[in-house]
Amino acid sequence: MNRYLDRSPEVAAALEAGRPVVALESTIISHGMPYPRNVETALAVEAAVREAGAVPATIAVLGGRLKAGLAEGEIEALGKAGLAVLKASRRDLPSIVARGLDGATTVAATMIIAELAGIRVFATGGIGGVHRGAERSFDISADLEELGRTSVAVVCAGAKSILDLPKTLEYLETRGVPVVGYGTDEFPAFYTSRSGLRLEERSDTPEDLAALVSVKWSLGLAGGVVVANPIPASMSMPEKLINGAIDKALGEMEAKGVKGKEVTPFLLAKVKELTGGDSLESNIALVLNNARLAAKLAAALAKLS
Ligand code: PSU
Ligand code: MN
Repeated sequence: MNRYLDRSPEVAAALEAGRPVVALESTIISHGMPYPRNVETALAVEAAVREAGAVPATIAVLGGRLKAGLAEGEIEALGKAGLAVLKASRRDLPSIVARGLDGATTVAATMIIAELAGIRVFATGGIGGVHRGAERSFDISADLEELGRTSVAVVCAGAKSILDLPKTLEYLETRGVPVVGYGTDEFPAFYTSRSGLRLEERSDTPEDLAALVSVKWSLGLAGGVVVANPIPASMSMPEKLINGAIDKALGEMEAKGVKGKEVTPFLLAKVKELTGGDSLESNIALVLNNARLAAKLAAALAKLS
């Protein structure tokens, strides 16, 4: 094991016995949702993973230690601290560890720590991507680079249209990352199941997904797989409403000159504010839905090996 990594006893025991484990990120807790719903959601997601027969491993950096598997009190503390916790992506890990600080891990950093811990499946809400206007700002999430190099399957509800979704898919293709629609031929747009963007790959069962993921790695093709799991129809948002809120949020971002790692948290909070909290309910529902699918995928992968 890496000298900076701690696996919780439960996570370590499951991995050693070859039982299914699902990694969960922590930026979604501190920067993605308001307190106390963030903590409630994080705990409900862990419960959903357990109900579906896998062990949850929420990932963060605490006191400079890379943690795979958090205690309830640690999740509560991250949620309460909110934006005061450092947002930790690949670039930020060295300084946070060297200085013994706390960090909430993005998709990229969670993938890194999951791989170090021996966890192959990860559930989240949405991945970062190529931002709108990236041809001017060069703002491309480190999540996409990570998917190109770190071997973890990421179950998400696609990506939010705060991003440029066609460019995000192009970037993933360039980096050799399969994007598999789960029960769909279309890339889901997080709050809605449709984006109008067709995918090359589709899978309808956890076993079929597991086969693709396992063959990728057996071929020696390092890197992630995006499992794009559409939001359940009953929880999806009216397209006009959500797109209106996103456009407004982007306008405010531009006006305020928000840049760098603040961009994504700013947009997430604005969209939530503009939709009066409805988007938060959709967000919670889709994360739970992804957690259940990730648990099934982890179980199917465990059976294969
Ligand atoms: N998109 C969401 N919810 C989130 C995030 C993105 O819908 O919580 C978070 C994730 O942790 C993701 C990160 O990895 O934002 C991406 O940040 P950036 O764009 O700065 O790479
Ligand atoms: Mn960025």
